[in-house]
Amino acid sequence: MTGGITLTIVKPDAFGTNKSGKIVAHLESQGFRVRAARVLHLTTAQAEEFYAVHRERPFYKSLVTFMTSGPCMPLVLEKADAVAALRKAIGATDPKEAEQGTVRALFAESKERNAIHASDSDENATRESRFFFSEAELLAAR
Ligand code: FUP
Repeated sequence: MTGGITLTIVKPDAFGTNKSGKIVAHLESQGFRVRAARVLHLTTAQAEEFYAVHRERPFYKSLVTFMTSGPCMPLVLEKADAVAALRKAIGATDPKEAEQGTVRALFAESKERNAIHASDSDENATRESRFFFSEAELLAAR
């Protein structure tokens, strides 16, 4: 894994509005390359583990319920300085505060139903990529 790789998840609200493909196309138009992708429906245990860092937060239970409410699509994306570039491209957590033209400004409904996740460090990009993809899939993505 290099600094050129990050992990994103297109969230269930985007599948509900039928915008998952539009979000991927938007990221591709900004120079992100899709290196691995899958669509799955998270179990409660998986969502709880993925968001374990937020376990004590008041929104944790609701976030887990939302993330298990429909399909989601994790993708490994490649671009120079991928983690920072993707954080910029998705915008602030709350779409009301997201910069114009960002994924969340364009596609998110609320702070919880906010269309997309993006890793916030190289270390988390590696950890989160391994959460969703096998070593063989990640090798193929390099
Ligand atoms: P982000 O890194 O922008 O996805 O935001 P955080 O890591 O702060 O939060 C992780 C997820 O928790 C967000 F995508 C949505 C959810 N969340 C809420 O539902 N309510 C909040 O007040 C904050 C975060």
